[in-house]
Amino acid sequence: MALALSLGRRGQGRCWPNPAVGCVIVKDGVIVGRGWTQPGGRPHAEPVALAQAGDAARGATAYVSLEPCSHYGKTPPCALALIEAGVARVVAAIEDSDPRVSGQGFEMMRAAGIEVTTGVMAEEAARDLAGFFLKTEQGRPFVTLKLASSFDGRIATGSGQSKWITGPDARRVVHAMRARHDAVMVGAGTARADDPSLTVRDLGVEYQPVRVVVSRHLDLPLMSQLARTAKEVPLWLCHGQGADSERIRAWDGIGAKLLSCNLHGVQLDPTDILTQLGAAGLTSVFCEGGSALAATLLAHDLVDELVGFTAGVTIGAEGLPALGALGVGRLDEAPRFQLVDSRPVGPDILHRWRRAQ
Ligand code: AOF
Ligand code: ZN
Repeated sequence: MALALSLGRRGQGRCWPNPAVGCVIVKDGVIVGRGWTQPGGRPHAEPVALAQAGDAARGATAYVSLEPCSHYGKTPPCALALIEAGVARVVAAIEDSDPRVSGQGFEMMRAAGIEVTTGVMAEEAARDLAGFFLKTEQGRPFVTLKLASSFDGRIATGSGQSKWITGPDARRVVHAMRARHDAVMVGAGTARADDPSLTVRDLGVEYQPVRVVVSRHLDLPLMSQLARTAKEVPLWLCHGQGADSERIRAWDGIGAKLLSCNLHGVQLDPTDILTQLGAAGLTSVFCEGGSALAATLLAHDLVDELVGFTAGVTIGAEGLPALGALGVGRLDEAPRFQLVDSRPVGPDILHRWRRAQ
């Protein structure tokens, strides 16, 4: 199952709207097939592993990180494929939350005489597939908030200089993290200040996460890295209903996808933004700031994981704080997270925190 889980991770960031599932087929103690959900979400993991196993699948055990599907979608059910291949035993990590499946895959296989075990490494699977579960159960993707800051939590100097607070090793890790998410997201202020391309570079990956920019008024420069690359790498713009129609037309014309979102006070409603991203198929979003968007997401309890890169540099009160106002009065109102990992990355420290359940 540990191998099935790690194979499943290979699909992360590239098989949305489907979950990134892994499958291992074992016959007489030998691995005869390995598969994972393919780019775009199909084929699913099981038919890939079954094709590799061929006749050896008969009487074998299949380890799958998610309940095999039971519905006729764009492909026939994986539960049926396992039955037809003559698999004797299926070990699954966790039940599928998709209402078209949820338990029926197990039922189908049990009815056909397959021995089914579930709940093996369920916690790990729930973590790996958290975005897919959130999307099917709450309609929104998993949100990781990344901040790269000075020792004192500043993301730029008073004059706006931010390149570079953390070192090249941390930036490389950030690119690897972008690649494992379905989308990278920033606010308009960051897009204007940094002119980022938000792509994954220098890692040899041949696919790119969707780039999402949140801009109520769509006041983003058309002469920018984001605009220049809009034809090659998906660019989605979340704007307010009152955004200028000329701007909407201009961005549409260069290939951006436009999502019109509700307002919450003077800002775009972060719940509506995420609901729209979920409805469009995204299961995970890697938010890289800026301070306003990050604070809004936190204030609405929409951040599932914090990733911090902290550099050994101090900038002081003149610097730009990583987060805008959160409206925290008492400490027990402050969003709190649990530490899941901390380690040095080059001269910086990486720390990851999960939302307290
Ligand atoms: C599996 N193995 O590798 C994956 C599964 O749109 P479709 O027909 O491709 O079905 C998508 C659903 O299939 C998805 O919502 C989830 O329930 C399941 N994903 N199932 O047996 C896989 N990726
Ligand atoms: Zn399937």
